[in-house]
Amino acid sequence: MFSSKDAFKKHFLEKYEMMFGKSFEESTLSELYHTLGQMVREYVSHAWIETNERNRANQKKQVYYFSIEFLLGRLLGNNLLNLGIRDVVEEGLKDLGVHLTDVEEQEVDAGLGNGGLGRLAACFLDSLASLSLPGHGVGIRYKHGLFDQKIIDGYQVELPEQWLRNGNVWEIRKESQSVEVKFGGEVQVSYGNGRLMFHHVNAETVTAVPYDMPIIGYKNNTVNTLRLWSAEPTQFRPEKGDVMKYKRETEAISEFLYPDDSHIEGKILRLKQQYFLVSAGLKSIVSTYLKSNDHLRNFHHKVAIHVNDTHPVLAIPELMRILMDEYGMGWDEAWEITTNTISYTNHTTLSEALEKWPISIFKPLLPRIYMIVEEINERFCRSLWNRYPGDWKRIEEMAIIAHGVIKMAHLAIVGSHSVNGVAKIHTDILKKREMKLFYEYYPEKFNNKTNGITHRRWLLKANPNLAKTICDAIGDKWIANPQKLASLVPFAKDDSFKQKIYEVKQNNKRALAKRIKQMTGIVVDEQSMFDVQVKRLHAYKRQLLNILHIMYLYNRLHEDAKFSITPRTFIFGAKASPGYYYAKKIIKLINTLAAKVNGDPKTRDVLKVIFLENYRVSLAEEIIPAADVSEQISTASKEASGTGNMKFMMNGAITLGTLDGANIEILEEVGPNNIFTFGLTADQVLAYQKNGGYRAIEYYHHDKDLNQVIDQLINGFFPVPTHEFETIYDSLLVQNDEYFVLKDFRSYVRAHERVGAAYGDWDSWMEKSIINIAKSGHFSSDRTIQEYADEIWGITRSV
Ligand code: 26V
Repeated sequence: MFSSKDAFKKHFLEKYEMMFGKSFEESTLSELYHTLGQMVREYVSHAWIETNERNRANQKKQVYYFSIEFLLGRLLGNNLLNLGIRDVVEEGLKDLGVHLTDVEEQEVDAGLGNGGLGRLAACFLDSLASLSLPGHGVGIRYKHGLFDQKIIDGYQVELPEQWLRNGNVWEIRKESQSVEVKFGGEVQVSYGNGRLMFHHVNAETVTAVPYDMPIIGYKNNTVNTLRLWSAEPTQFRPEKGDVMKYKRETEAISEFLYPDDSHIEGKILRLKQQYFLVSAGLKSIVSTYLKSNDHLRNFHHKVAIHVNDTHPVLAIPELMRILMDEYGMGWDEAWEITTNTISYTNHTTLSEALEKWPISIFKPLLPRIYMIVEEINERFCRSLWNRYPGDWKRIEEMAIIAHGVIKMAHLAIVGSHSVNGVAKIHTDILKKREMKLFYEYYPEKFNNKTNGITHRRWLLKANPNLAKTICDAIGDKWIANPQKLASLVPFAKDDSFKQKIYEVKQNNKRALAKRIKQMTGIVVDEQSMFDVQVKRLHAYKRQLLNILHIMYLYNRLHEDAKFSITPRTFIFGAKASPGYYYAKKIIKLINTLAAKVNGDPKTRDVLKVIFLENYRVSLAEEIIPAADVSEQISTASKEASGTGNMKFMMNGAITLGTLDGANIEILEEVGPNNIFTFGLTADQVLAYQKNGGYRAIEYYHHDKDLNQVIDQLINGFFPVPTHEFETIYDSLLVQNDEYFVLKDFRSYVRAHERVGAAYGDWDSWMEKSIINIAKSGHFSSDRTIQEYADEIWGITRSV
């Protein structure tokens, strides 16, 4: 049906009529989206079945990537691209008077994630499939993804997200493969067959129904599976208790994605979600495995399970439970299999994000799992005692259960064979700080896997004109092998190539300017430098530093007639966790500043501030290709890796960043002439944290410009009540500026001066931009996934 333009048109019109019972002339864009989506879904089913059969037949090891989040974004455009049928469809629709991009825009993002961690999982799925690796995702089918953000009077307002409102053409409900998950109840112990047996009784049962989504590899006939589980009431539940309450509580499990990132709320529902995911996921993997194997003794030779952060770490005790209680295995053998099956990635060192569950919540909800965790803890503490006799302090610090809580990261390290960080500096910090004692005990488990992004979505699809310009210069080998983008290096000095790259960027900026006009009513200067900070709102990411600098520019423009700047458009996009008061105030501050700056006749020609609401994957795809400058300004040591930084680089933006996360590796790739760095190093930050000695107030007193902008937060400079931004003011001066905003301010101002000057030198700016694109191949998630496959999972290509 996609073999030629005419074949496509014929099928498309037929399909439309079949689905909607009316003629094409009466169609709406949304109906056209559903028609095309349905066709594509049917078209892939053959390759999907074949991939599954191949995996069954060749009996190769497979990996299952367990994640509480998969931030997929829109799927139609990406699927068309990976299937290699985008051009046919685009041409065919054009004949029918329809723009493919208009159809694509009908799709609601699958927003089942908060930010970096969830988007990484989505990039990994794309790379697994595109490398023909047997690897699948396991997650939760939330009825509501991350909230929709509206800005009202400058404040963030959250609305429930509704991605399933018009159905989801990409999923297939597999009711026959449902499994049961048990909560609560008690454990009865009996003796039989020469061993203790554990029976989980009086539990509440929930049915987990899988929905499968195809994950389509790039032009390689591989279609892997993302299996998302939905919680439903059990049909044959014995009549007892309040049925309505049971239904409500059951459905609540997969109703909402938790909107916090990096801040733990110890809510029982979240623990339920976590156990629901791992129990359903494991049961289905074990039952698939047993269709082609008689026993589970070699499970770890055929199955790898990866836990994305600690959220799915209950996979460890749950696999132990299945092996022992359901299949009669002894502890030692079950432990050998479990630890060899499981691997774990840590995504943050922020202490407020390290999961700890109070026993008082955990034990009643998961009584048998708790017993197993206790046993794991006891055995682990005993082995510590053998190695470090008498060292109570160390054992107390390393224990999995201590002081009434279960430390999920400790369980993850003890129960897995591999622990990795997501950028070199992050892994180093884990080894020398957060997980120091564990690194001493298990040095062989620790390794680094620097994050990556899929160049298919973030370059080929998001920036097709750039992709074409690259192909015209160096051919298309880089698409299969992104490291080959390095062949662009010599073109960094080629005037005609620079001109082409420039035109691509200008076109993207024009398109973004149009979107900005449409969303905000504000007209921005397409010739100005687009300086972008888009990411979740968090104190450590320091959107505040960016704002204070803009206020500084505004002041200088007003007060110094000789002061001039490269015209700049500052673009922000960020969602704040609904309960994160400070982050929400920063959003209000950005919007208040935007109103002031954009309305000021004296500055508005050279300075614009734009806040784009509801930042999400599809909006990122429009913003990133249009950026000149990529703001990556977290307090050094705090951003584990960052992945936005890589997307910007790949699209030719220059990084203005701290020496944090993967920025450091970007610097290593492009060299110091092609990135702007500033600020404290991670070692300096860690030293301040350890030894003290930082006094924010001194910077406030000694730097006139800084003094002025901080005072302006509370002195009536903004047309809001003077207490509006008091919390922000206090965070800097009363609470001694935990994230070193004041300390880094001057260095940031100077870095901006260098950026502005460099932007003024067209030739060298274009050279920098091209070098960034050329060196971005290293940050393709294909590289990352190949490292995971080789060094952690031990899986190889299925064809
Ligand atoms: C934590 C929590 C805490 C409980 C509530 C819900 C929730 C949801 C997500 C998280 C994880 C936060 C960690 C995270 O997203 N880390 C980011 O991971 C990216 C991919 O590795 C990395 O690039 C970012 O630097 C890192 O902040």
